[in-house]
Amino acid sequence: MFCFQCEQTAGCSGCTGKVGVCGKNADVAALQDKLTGELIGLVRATGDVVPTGNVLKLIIEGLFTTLTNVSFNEQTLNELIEKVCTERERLVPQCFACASPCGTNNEYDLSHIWTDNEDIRSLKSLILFGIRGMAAYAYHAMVLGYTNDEVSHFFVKALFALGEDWGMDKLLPIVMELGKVNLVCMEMLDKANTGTYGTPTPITIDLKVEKGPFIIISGHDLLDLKLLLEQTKDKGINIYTHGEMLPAHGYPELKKYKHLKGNFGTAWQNQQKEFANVPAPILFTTNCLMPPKDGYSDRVFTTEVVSYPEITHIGDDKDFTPIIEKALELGGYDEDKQFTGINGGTSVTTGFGHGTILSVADKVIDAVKSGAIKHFFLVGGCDGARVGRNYYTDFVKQTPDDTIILTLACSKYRFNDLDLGTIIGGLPRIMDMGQCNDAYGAIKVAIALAEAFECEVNELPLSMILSWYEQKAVCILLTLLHLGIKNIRLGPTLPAFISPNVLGYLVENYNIAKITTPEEDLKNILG
Ligand code: SF4
Ligand code: SF3
Repeated sequence: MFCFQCEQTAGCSGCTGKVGVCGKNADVAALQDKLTGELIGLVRATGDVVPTGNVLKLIIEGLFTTLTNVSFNEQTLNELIEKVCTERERLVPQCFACASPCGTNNEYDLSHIWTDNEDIRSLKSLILFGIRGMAAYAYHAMVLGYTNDEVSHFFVKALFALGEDWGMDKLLPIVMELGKVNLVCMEMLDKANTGTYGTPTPITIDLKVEKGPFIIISGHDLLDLKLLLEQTKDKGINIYTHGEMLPAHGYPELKKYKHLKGNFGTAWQNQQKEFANVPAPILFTTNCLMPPKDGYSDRVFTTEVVSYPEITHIGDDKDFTPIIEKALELGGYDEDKQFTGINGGTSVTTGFGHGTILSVADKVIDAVKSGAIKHFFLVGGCDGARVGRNYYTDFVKQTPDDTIILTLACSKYRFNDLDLGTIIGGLPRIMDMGQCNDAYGAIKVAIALAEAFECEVNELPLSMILSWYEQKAVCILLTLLHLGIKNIRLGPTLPAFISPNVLGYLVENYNIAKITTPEEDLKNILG
């Protein structure tokens, strides 16, 4: 196998051999490549159109399925490949009946990309991993009834480009366009989420789990949470969020459910330890699923594109009965149990989306002008297991009292239980803007501040200290570059798929840099 799409890739260069660091085996990796190759064949068959209906669904689902920590299941991958193949056969029946096939609409062999010249491989990887990330966001919007022609069309354009023998001159503009289109995609998801569940408002969440039956729900899919809340109300079962589901507590239409009690555990990479003895079932709605250990695998459930062999999957009928029965059977804790975050804090906050922050924009602007706020740090992104990620905790701890830390995505668990005090009018210094897709909100805030100060975003007292792990981070990074944002600090390591020449381009044009030490980076930023 060969896979180097995520940050924990073996030796910082690529997972090869029988099993990747994430637990994905070589057969699954080969099927994910095959599925991607089939999708390239599919868009060759559709031609340059805006995909709709089943074709759009297959593209989005197929790309999302190959994201890190989503599917480990050969059977479901084979089923999806079959569906894509059937759709292609429907679109170009003459190709399937042809006695001397020309290959125009064939599936593409991804090994061409992995063995190509390193710069072409790098640019095609940015495109492929970027659209895998964007597909996750498009998927969440799609289940809420939202699609966008520009986003849908770009999937076709990008997949098609992957199968072509193009040079850097044609691929680089597509990489940069991906950043632009992903902004549209994140905006669509923001509309879908706030339109469906209301505008998030700040909330403090106790890290206590109350006695009695409960269910833990992980991942990014708010619709699954909503459906689970509906099916469990009045059943004496409490619901606790996990990982990227934490920001759900801020949405009015979700927090109105009294049995949505709190949050369990920390970031995804701690799940095998944190789920080991928990007397409750766990539902994974998206990444990041780790291979469930024997001690708790009978308590793990998946839904949507998440899949693992022999783990019960909740299908499209969304009948959560098996999870509800499991919760009642396990019964939860006998008495309330207080948990803590990784720094020992007993509560966390969330709900500081762009709606909340921009509602106090006047105060914030005055505070910047008066010097009460010296600097904003956006410290966010994906978490992961690699040693060195404590950089982010230490960085946040060392920020001066007259600075604000905006955060989002699962890396916040490194510091979201810290009490760093408040600033102007009682706002906490650490403000959780939401999931990774809520990077859109951070961008909105940055643009609004730049307008208020009549300057460029790069001239604001704002620094971005980002951590990456999976492919959604790739499309978000490209969006920030599309907006011309410079001086981003990225870590804990740089992507293996960025070739020296492509890195040179990013450094020269965007001054992107790898994190160093908190002391050094803070000195350079504030100095
Ligand atoms: Fe390795 Fe990451 Fe690919 Fe898994 S997703 S095989 S850890 S590079
Ligand atoms: Fe985390 Fe997996 Fe990326 Fe949505 S849950 S940010 S890593």
